[in-house]
Amino acid sequence: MIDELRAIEADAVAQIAGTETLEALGELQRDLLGKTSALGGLKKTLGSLEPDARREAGLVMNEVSEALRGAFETKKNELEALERLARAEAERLDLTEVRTSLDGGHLHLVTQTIEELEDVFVGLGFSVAEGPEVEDDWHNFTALNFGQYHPARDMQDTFFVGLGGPKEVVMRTHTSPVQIRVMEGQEPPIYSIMPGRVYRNEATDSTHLAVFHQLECLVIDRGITFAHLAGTIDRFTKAYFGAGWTSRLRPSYFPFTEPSAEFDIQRPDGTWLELGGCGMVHPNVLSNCGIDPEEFSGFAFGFGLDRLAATRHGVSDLRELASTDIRFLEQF
Ligand code: FA5
Repeated sequence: MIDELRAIEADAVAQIAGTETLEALGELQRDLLGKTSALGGLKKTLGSLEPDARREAGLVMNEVSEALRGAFETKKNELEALERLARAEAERLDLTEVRTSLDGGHLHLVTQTIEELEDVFVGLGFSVAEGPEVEDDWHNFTALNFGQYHPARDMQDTFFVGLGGPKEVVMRTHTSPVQIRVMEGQEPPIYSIMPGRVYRNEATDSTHLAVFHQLECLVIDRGITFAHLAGTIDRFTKAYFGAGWTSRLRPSYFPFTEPSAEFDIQRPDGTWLELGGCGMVHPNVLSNCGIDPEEFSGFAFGFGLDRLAATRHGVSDLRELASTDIRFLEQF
C-alpha cells in the first residue's frame, strides 16, 4: 500500500504542477482528494490491514494527504497571482497616450441630466439662471426668511468660508439663494430654473453626498396658485421619467415658502422617492426682494438632481456618481 500511496503522490504532484486555471485546479482537487479518489479508496481499505502495517500505512497516508494539500495551496496562490496580474494588465490605462480625436469621452451623467431638464423646462417657457457657489448669508439664509437664530438654519449643515465676519460667507447649502438673485435682478413675471452644485457638511452614505446638485424652479406672476405648482411638478416628472410616473405633495416646512410641501415621485413599481421641497413663495421673501406681495404671488421648488438621475438609471449608491472609475462612467 505504501508503494501505491507514493505512486499516487508522484502522479498527483505532476498533475497539480501542470494545471493552468483555478477552475481546473478546483476540479482536480475534487478528483484527487475526494471520497471517490484513489486516495479515498485506499483509506477505506486501511481498516483491513494488520495493526503494525495499518499504523505505518496510516502515517504515510497522512503525509501524502498533507503534501497534496500543500501542493494545491501553492498552486492556487500562484494561479491567483497570475490572474491578478492579467486583470491589472487588461484594465491598465495608458496615461501617456496622446488623444488625437475627441471621441474618447462624454458628459458626466449629472451634466447630461441638467441639460435634459433644461430642455424640458425651456420647452415649458422657462429661462435658465445661475448663481455663485460661494454665497453670503443674506442670499443663502436671511433673505429667504431664515431668522438670525431660527433653528431652521440648522436644517442644512453649513460649510462656512473664512471670509468677512464670522459665518458671513458660506458654500451655498441649496440653490434657493439663486431665487433671491433672480428676483433682485428682474421684475416679474419670472419663470426661471436654476440648476447647480450645493454643499452640506454631512456624513455621506448611499443616499447622501456632501457635494451634490439641485435644480430650483421659481415662478412669480399675478394670480399664481398652488395648483400651478402641483401641475408643473407633475408635468416635469412625466416629461423626464415617462408617462407611467406620478408625483405627490406632503405638508412640510421651509422658512421661505408658505404653505410648504415636500414632493415625492412614484416609480412604476409603486414605490415612492423623496425628491425635493416646494411651496408658495413667502410674502416676506417677495418683500425682501422689492416685489409687492399684494400684487404678485409665486411658487418655488427645488430637488436633488443626483437622486433623480440615480433613480432613472438604476444607480443604487449616490457615491458612485462622484467616482472616477471609468467602467462606471462609461455606462452612461
Ligand atoms: C432644500 O434644499 C430647499 N431649498 C428646497 C426648496 C426649494 C423648498 C424651493 C421650497 C422651495 P432639502 O434640504 O429638503 O430642501 O433638499 C431638497 C432635496 O435635495 C432633497 O429632497 C434631496 O433630493 C436633495 N438632497 C438633500 N440633501 C442631500 C444630500 N446630502 N445628498 C444628495 N441629495 C440631497
